[in-house]
Amino acid sequence: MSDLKTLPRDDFTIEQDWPAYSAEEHGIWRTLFHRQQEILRERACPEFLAGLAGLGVAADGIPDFRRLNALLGAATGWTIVAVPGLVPDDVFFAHLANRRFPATCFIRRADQLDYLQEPDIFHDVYGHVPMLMNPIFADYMQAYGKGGLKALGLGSLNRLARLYWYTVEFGLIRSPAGIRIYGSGIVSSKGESIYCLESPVPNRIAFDLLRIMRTEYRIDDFQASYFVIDDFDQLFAATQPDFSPYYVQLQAMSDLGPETVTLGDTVLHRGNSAR
Ligand code: HBI
Ligand code: FE
Repeated sequence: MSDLKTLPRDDFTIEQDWPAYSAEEHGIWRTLFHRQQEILRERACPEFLAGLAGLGVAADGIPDFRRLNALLGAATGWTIVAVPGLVPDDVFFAHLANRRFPATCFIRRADQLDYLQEPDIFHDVYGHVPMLMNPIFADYMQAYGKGGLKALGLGSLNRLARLYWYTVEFGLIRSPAGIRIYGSGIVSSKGESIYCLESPVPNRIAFDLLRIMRTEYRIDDFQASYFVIDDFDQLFAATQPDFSPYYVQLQAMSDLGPETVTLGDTVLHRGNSAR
C-alpha cells in the first residue's frame, strides 16, 4: 500500500514533503545550481535571471514550494503544484489554464547530472518556474494551457506540443547583447546551454508560428533548429487568435524535419547540418 501522501489525487497532485529530502538530494541540487549559474550568467535572458533572483532560488538546496508559492503568487498569481511525474495531457493543460504549474518533486541521481529523459524538480523548478515570474510569459503559459484544452478537442495536440517544445522548452530570444536563452529544457541542461548559442551545427531561425507547428522535434538529443523570438510580447500576441483556422491550414502543409531550412525562413544562422 503506497504511502497516502504520495497517492495522486484526481488532478495528479501530491504533497512535496520538503522535510523528507535527504542531505544528498540537497547536495545534487546545489551541484546543478552552481554549475548552471556559472554557464547562464552571460547566456540566459535577463528575464530568466531576474525571475530566479526574485524567487530567491538559491544554492542552499531544494526549494520548498510553500515558500516559492508565496512569492510567485504575489508576482503573477501562479502556484506550483507537486506531481509524481508526467501527467496526462488534459490534466497538464487544465493546470496551466488555471495558473497552476505541475512540477515534479523528485531529483535526479548523481549519475544523471548531465541528462535524464523525465523532467525532475531541477528541470521544472530551476528551468520553468523563474519564467513564470515574468507577467507576459505568465500570461502566455496560461493561454497555452487554454489552447491545449481546445487543441485536444480538435485532435491537433501534436501541433501545439511543437509550439511548446520550440518556445517554452527550447526557445531563444533576441536581446541588446545578442541572442539569449529562455527555454527551460536548455537552461536546465549544461551542454545545451552552450551548444544552442555557440555551436555552428544547429539552425537559428526567427519565430514563425505556423512554421514551428509544422516542425518535428527530437526528444533525446540537442535540437537541430532553434527559433528566436523578438520579445515575449510577440510570443503572447501569437497565441491570441483562435487557432482553429491554423489547424485547417496546417492539414494542407507537409511536416518538416528538425534540420530543415525553408525558403520562407528568416535564417539568423544556417546550421552545417541543414537540409
Ligand atoms: N506533465 N508533469 C508534466 N510536465 C510536462 O511538461 C508535461 C506533462 N504532461 C504532458 C506534457 N508535458 C506535454 O505532452 C504537453 O506539453 C503536450
Ligand atoms: Fe519542461
